[in-house]
Amino acid sequence: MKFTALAVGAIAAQGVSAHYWFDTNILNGAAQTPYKYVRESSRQTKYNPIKFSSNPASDIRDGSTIDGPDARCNQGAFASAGRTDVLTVSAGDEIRLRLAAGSDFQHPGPGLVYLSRAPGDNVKAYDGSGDWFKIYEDAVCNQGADFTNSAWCGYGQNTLAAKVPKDTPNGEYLARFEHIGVHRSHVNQPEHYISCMQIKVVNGGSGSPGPTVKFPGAYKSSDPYANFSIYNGFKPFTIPGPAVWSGGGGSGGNGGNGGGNSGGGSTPQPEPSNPGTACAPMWAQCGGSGYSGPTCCSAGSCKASNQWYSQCV
Ligand SMILES: [Cu+2]
Repeated sequence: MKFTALAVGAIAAQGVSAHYWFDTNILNGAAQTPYKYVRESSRQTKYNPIKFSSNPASDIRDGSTIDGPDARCNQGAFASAGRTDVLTVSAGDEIRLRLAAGSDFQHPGPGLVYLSRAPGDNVKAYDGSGDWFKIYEDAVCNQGADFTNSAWCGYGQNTLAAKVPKDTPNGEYLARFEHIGVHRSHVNQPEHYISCMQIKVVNGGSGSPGPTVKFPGAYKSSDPYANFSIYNGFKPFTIPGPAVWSGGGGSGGNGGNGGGNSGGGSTPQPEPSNPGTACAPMWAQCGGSGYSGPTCCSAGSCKASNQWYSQCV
């Protein structure tokens, strides 16, 4: 039995490469010390995504769920708030986070940035339980490209950025950066990668940011994005969460490609979980105990993440 446990651990480690997390902010093009302004999560596997509590228990890593409080800034991040610095940012300027460990976004899906003002303008004491408004979102930048990967604005990039809207009132805020992998949304398992940075907005305006949402609560497993298929070509994608606050004009983007437009607004049609090909497509399941679909890959090769789940990567 000892050998079995070791083998499973070694195989699970191979699953790391496709996953990612934010740790560094970029300021005027220069990378700052990791976790200087970014709250560090306490998770054993920081690279793993956060999923819905309704997903298989084996896919819920470290107990974090997107319909629980870890949806705000990731598990244990509030405990690191006191040792995390607060970055002063002028309204209208960019905030940008980079992924840790040389990773890039190796999953198709949207990028999103939200702000939430800290009560008493003391962000180090703020748990993120208040109101959030969205300042940036992207999804599909190139409809003609491969819809399972490079069609998505963030795919292959290693940063996500947003401009703090000019009308944002002065004060201290949490800035929540999120990338969502939707390659398994067709089986209702979107993957959320989340980190927060602490900022102080100066030279701001007198806007009333909104619409607002709370985390948890903003996302539901019945949302279109959580039941979307990237397979069989382009289709309009509905980015989850509220509309982006106009706030005097805000935009951002992924590393190297500037702004990027968002995907269409119409409701996509959920598709059956089997994309209908003889072999499983990229990012689909191709093995694991209890699995009965195709075990070959039409793109990539089948790699085991654990005893229950193998994926075409
Ligand atoms: Cu993944």
